[in-house]
Amino acid sequence: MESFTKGVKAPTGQYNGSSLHVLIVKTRWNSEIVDSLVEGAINTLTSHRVNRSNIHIEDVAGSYELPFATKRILQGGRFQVAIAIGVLIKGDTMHFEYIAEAVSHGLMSVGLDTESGTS
Ligand code: RBF
Repeated sequence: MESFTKGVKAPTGQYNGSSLHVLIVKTRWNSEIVDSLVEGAINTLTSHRVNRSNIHIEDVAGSYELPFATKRILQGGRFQVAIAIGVLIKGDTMHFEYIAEAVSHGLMSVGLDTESGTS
């Protein structure tokens, strides 16, 4: 009988990213985890034929800064793809809730406001 495992499953398709210029914006907060995620992103991109030399990495202080930095860099028109990477850890304050909400909306706006083909 076929079994089904609930959870995240990576897509199995093969893509050709050889023409893409990719921007990764990452945080300095929680760098140990973030840097592993960046490494994973680079490995996945290169496994889909993105040239390592076409992957550009910029860093920001924390997740709060991701939407602004991503938007500003995309406005330069050099990249067709942007990946924002940050990790929020729940602590004793409300920062997790505030930052997660703001950053999710901020990054969605960056995507919706960014003209395809020009950035
Ligand atoms: N930034 C993160 O990327 N992840 C966090 O878990 C995180 N936690 C924070 C907790 C507190 C109490 C504060 C003040 C900031 C935190 N930040 C975190 C940094 C935040 O995203 C931003 O860089 C700073 O608030 C400066 O705008």
